[in-house]
Amino acid sequence: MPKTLTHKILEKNLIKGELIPGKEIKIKVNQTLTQDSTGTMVYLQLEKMGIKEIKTDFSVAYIDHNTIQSGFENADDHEFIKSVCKKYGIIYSKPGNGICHQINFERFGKPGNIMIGSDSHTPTGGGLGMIAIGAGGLDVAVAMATGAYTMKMPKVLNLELIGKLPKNVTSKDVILKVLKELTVKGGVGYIIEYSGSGLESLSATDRGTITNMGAELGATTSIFPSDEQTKVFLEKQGRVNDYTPLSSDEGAVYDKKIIIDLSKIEPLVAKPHSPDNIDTVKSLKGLKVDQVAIGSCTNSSYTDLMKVAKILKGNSVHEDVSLVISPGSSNILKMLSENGALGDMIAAGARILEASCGPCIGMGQAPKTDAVSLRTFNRNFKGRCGTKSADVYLVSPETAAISAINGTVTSSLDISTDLSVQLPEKFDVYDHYFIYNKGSKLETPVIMGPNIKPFPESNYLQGEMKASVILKTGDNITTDDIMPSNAKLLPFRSNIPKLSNFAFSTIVEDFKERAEKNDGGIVVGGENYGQGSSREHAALVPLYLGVKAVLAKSFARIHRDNLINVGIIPLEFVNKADYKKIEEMDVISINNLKSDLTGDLIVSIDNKGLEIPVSFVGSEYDKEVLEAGGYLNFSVSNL
Ligand code: MIC
Ligand code: SF4
Repeated sequence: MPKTLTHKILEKNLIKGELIPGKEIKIKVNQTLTQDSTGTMVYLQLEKMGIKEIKTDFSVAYIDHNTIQSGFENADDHEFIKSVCKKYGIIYSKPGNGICHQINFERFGKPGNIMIGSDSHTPTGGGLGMIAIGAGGLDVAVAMATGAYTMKMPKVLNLELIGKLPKNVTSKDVILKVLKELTVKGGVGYIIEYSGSGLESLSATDRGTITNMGAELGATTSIFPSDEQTKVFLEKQGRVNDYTPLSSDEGAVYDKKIIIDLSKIEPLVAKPHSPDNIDTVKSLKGLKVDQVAIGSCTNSSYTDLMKVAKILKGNSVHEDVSLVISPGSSNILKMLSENGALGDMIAAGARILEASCGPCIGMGQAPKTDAVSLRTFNRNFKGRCGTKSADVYLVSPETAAISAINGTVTSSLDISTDLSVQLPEKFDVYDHYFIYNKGSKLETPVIMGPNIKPFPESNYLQGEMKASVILKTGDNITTDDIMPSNAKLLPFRSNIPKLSNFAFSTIVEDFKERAEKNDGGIVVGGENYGQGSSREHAALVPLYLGVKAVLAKSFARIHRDNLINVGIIPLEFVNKADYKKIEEMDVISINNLKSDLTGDLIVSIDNKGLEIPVSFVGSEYDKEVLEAGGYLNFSVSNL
């Protein structure tokens, strides 16, 4: 029977289970990726497992998020990660080397490999034909310790691209178009497999932009075939030996199919405050712009930045605009500095930042009050940029650069400069930002600064639960709402007690107080609860504050896993209309939790004398995890 590319790769790496949608599968993991803002938790958890060596082909720890060192905390976290890397033979990528997903693409991405990463944009690697999945930190620690990852087999959605993009329309516009069609929850439960004649004209890094923002669709991951474009990229990176041609079989059957004609796409923008709030760039023509930020794991490749340099060359950034550019990797920055492109950017008045996530995660460059900020990034949730009153619009680098010159939103179609970019014969590959630790050195001391606090102990599954609803939220609540991140809060990623003061602060000021007064409690959510990042802090902080369960209309995949991993029970309304029956401060009880968890569960709303059916969004395996008191306890006893 003809197979999809997804099935081929998973089948080859299947350790346990069957590739039937919804069934639990255990797969071999070739590589893992961590970054510093999730990495401290990953390595604290790995330490607790007491392993002797990692079981992946190799694992890499990147330092790219917490790069502003306004106190000792971030530098201490980096030192901690560095010491653990030495202890277990993990490759360490120093700050300044660039963004994890961009570097992984350049240096380690390998067609057919399976990678698990503690960052939701890990699927960027799918642009090179690998299955690259974002997961919570603990899942990544377990993947390192065991060389395996357990998940529910997703369905496979085929996105067939036909035609060719019009001039100056970009791969960013393609993924914004997909977001318009599918919305931020349209990819939940799917792996998205791209195919079609339209692929020929999309370079490897164009594809990386598309797979990167598959995270915004809620998809498990996205994947392109490995073909001539993949080969060209790997060859130029000096890694042609990593190339294998890979594609689905002719006639492979998918669970769902969508066809998009590239020739019909025009420049698009995601308006505040959601990546699926899509409109045409021309509809915003003339809107005054205060800040333009170019970079992030979505749009910071060599080609993207060369195009930006071409647009800026000989021009001047508008007097009312602050233009910031953060290159994706040190290699790219070095090449731009050598070929004159960096000079063109600087001469135009751009502010050049270190190769890192930077403004994308609010690590500096928060815009002014009420600003309009045009960004080439992937998320525009309210407040994520560091300024609650700012409006962030997501666009392509081309639209961003021309708008920076004009001072108003301007379509990339209005650019007259020739934007064709010749890739260099060979990318400049050098290793001085890497520490290639080889093999375990278990005697290495692990260095823990004073800000690094132990993580909270997970809950054990109880027979019954009685708790108050301390918060009721709407749909599409993000992990940036549950546990906001910015330059002020990121230094406390290894200090859960401190972070707990800011839980849900984009929604209510007093979540911590509510939790303390009510001995924890229950959170009620709408659709797609916990979308966005992979940060397990959005589960660890509620755990620390005593939250016992989250009852929602539906969950985002990684957050659901993170809740189970820490021992918080994710429950779904059987009848979504029942969401309306619950209000804040209702008292809820559930009996027979232990016996009925994977069967029928009834929630009583005690103060209203009502009963509603709910279901546990997990498997028998997840139930075992909850009974063991969370995934760390479970994995330690199953190592
Ligand atoms: C993000 O883009 O939201 C982050 C910051 O990269 C997160 C990880 C984190 O919160 O540390 C992600 O995407 O998983
Ligand atoms: Fe970094 Fe932004 Fe990418 Fe997250 S989305 S990894 S913060 S560049």
